[in-house]
Amino acid sequence: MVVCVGENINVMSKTIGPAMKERKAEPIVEMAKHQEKVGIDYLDLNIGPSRKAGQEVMDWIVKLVQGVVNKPMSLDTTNPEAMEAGLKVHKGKALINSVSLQPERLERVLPMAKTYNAHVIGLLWGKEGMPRDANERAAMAVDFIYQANNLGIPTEDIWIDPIVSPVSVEINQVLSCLEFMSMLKDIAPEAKSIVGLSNISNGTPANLRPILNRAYLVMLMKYGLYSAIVDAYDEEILRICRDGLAEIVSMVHRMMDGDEPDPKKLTPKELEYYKSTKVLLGKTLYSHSWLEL
Ligand code: THG
Repeated sequence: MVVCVGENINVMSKTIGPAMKERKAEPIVEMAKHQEKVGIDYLDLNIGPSRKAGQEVMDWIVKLVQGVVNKPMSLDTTNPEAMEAGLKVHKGKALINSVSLQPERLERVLPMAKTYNAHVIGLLWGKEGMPRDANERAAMAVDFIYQANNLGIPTEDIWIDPIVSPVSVEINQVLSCLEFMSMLKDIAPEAKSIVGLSNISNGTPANLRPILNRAYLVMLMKYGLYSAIVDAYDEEILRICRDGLAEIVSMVHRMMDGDEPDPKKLTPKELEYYKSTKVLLGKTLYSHSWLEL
């Protein structure tokens, strides 16, 4: 089982972005109701940096969404005032998305997890930006958990996000993210984990993105991924999160252990996962036509 955070209420979306700006409820309400209907566990409310009206937008959208669905929210903003405005009106236990290891974020936003009794995503992004490999991620995770514990935040409330980067950009980061996930259970068995899954397919043709997203999800699940931020309109992703597609999952996991299935014996769907897994393991070079090879 993977806890699902719905990514769809975000400022980058063509329908949601303008609705947030104009405080138009309807498209947001509709999307929120859909997410509850399909069984999403947390609704991500991504208002972006929202420098000017951040507090007002967050206050408005949290009240709006919790008026129509009975699910907790993931408050997704880099604006500390907006984060606090959302936490103030959120009923139940919210998820703070996110706190990086930049000193001003640790200082300003991390204490809110204690004050408002919220879960908090520890985003592994430091002073010098993105961690370079799995070991740097591990060091940053330990540091984050230490600092949070010192503020009285229990490790169970910490969701570590190793930061997924696009396969079309950097295969080494795709691999070290997986490697880090395999280490996290030993580093901090009580900590939770989360990834922004759709990042993996950024820059990939839109119709093919879900295929990469699903395959990478299955791969991360081998190491006990706790939660993922996903497209709530991708039914297959939701099925995988609920432990469906067992045979495909087992094929992908066997491939990760070095097994080589015979492509001639695979169904078309199995082939999609087979080819995508090869790309995501760095065995085939990524190109926009990876499925045709
Ligand atoms: N970690 C954490 N939070 C995150 C991310 C992460 N929040 C933002 C992002 N990454 C996860 N959310 C999204 C939301 C949308 C998309 C990708 C990731 C996306 N949307 C399509 C697009 O832009 O082409 C469709 C937009 C639309 O709806 O019109 O790709 O890594 N902690």
